[in-house]
Amino acid sequence: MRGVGLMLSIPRLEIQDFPVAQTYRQDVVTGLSSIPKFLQPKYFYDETGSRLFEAICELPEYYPTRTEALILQTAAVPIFQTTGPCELVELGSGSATKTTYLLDALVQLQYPLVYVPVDVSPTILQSSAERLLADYPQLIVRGVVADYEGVWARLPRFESRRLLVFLGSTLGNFSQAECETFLAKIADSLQPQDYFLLGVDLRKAVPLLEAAYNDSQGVTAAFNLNLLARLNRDFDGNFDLTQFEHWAFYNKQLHQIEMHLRSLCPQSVYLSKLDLTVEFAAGETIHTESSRKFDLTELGGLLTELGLPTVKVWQDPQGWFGLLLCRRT
Ligand code: SAH
Ligand code: AVI
Repeated sequence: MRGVGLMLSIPRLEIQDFPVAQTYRQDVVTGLSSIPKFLQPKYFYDETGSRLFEAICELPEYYPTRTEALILQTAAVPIFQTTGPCELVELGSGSATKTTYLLDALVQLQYPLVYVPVDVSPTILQSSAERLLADYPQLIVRGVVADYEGVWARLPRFESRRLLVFLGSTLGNFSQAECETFLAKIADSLQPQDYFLLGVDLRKAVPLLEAAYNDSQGVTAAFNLNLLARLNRDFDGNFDLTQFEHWAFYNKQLHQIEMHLRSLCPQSVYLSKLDLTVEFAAGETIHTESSRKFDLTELGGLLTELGLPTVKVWQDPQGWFGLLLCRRT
């Protein structure tokens, strides 16, 4: 007798949502009440901020995205020839445009396609997942909307081996100390024989770095100022965006681009839903982002100390950007 075929259909897309709203209120109060004032860069990425970041990636001055894409084109197949079949977990996945080089390699090698994007922005996660599902018929997406700093225990595992991916030099948004803590958490979250793929922007001539964050079309300025528009909307605030300017420069001591919003005059801002008044002196700034630039030898040493020794490193011909494949020991 012939068996009756049983077709089990599993949904190709699932998105788990771990809202970050609780900390958002407290983070804004803390940051705007501190001296000097600061806001965390994860708050850039509302719907408009995510769209503006995509526009930044297309700018002639913003070399990191296209340089990393160029490296990934060459590196993707060798990466999976090294790791073998594995699930792909990506932190701060954004539009996942560069991830397609990795997915293409999985298709070419006829490996399973399981993708777990993790991003704080629900809109970019949903739209990128839908686009990828349309382009890769065999793909399964298990997305997680969350702050990647606290997500470790909640990350589902589907394959015995994992490749954890952190691209775009987003690691550079952490200070040196935060970076060490974060990489230690990554090492802790991985099992022996898992892999970690890290894309980092490297130290280079200051004019190239400063141009990348001061583009001639003003898109980076709009991205930075959008943070104030977001606070106005979310907390019923009265920031006057014409009374602040974008300021970005390279801090040579700390090897980092710093982005600030600078008050053009003495002013007082009120955020009604926080019942918070914020006073600004003329020229006073809110530090909104640091983008650290790395030295491959230093970073490789740190990764080895943390139990993530580098298996292979790729760079573009100009040595502007580095891609490191590390193996959890
Ligand atoms: N990886 C992509 C996007 C980089 S932009 C690339 O290389 O082009 C940074 C991304 O990380 C954004 O999509 C943003 O929403 C997300 N992000 C920033 N801070 C985050 C955090 N703390 N937790 C989760 N996602 C975060
Ligand atoms: C996402 N992150 C690594 C970008 C960077 O270069 O620090 C964000 C960015 N900020 C201004 N331009 C791009």
